[in-house]
Amino acid sequence: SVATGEFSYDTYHRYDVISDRLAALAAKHQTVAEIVDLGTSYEGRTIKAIRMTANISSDESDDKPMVWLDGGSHAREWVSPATMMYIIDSILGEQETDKSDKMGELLAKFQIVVAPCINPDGYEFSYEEDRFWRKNRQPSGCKNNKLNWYGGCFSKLCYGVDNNRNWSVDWGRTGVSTDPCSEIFPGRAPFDQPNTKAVKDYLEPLKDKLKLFVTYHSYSEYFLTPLGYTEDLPADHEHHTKVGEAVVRAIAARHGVHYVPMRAAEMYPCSGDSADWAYEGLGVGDSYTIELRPDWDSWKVGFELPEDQIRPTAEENVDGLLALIENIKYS
Ligand code: ING
Ligand code: ZN
Repeated sequence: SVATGEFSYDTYHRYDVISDRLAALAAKHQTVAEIVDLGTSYEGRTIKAIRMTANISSDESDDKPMVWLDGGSHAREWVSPATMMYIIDSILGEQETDKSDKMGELLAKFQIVVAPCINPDGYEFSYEEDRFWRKNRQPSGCKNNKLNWYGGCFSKLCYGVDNNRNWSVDWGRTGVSTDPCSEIFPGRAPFDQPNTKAVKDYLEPLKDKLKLFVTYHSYSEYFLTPLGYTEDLPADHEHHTKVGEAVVRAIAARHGVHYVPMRAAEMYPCSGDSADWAYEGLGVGDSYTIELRPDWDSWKVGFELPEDQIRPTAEENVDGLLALIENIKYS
């Protein structure tokens, strides 16, 4: 296992290292942190989160308003799990000593649950086999769904479901493909994948406490507000616009990088994404997707964000998160 001192933000880390680091942090900060096992991936990896709140073993800590953050839904978006780990560090006071008062306040008021890498099989596959893999690694079916006479695949068996098309709101309608080989194959039914089901099973019973849901992707430097599946404006659109402005201002104040706020469907409409599920399925008014660095024009860099940009990306998103939490509507 990795001692807490050994983890760094000038390199990307394998899933085991991330997992060990989480466990080490929870052990070191026992009064405010605990590991949550959300479920098991297709290849048998434990999908973990860390739950952080003041006085974690007290009953009242369970009743506090909840913030959920997740990363690594898509395998190749390596800066997302890295940013999640840095945010966890910051909340626990391992980084950002200048913000320790704020973090103390945060832990007193909220329970914050962070799942840094909800697609561990895909993440590892993007190290071992294909740097640009997006989906998970569960066998998904035959290419174009074509079977031969013997019930096998006519051409080839494909792998992976897009974890961000597998949620239940407007599942399977737009921005998806029925071909199991496609990058945007949504599965055969909502939540038929261990990754999405693990998160759903954890959050559904807690939905009345859940006040903020954020899923971190890369890339393009966008702050995406609901909805993703339709151009129709949600009831909270004005609020989302206000939140978006505050968040991108806070992000830009750190390193001068201007994320662009917009509704998810303005980028490209798609059904079955997780932020729409939290917003409409669970009724969480504040539900967002953040697209981390680099910007859209840096498509040559794209998912391969240089390691020296991990830290600045993570730093500006600590500030973005603080602005988010200050601006959410909760009661
Ligand atoms: N982006 C998201 C995707 O799943 C998204 C963007 C989020 C679209 C929410 C619609 C709704 O395609 C990445 N980088 O995966
Ligand atoms: Zn993504």
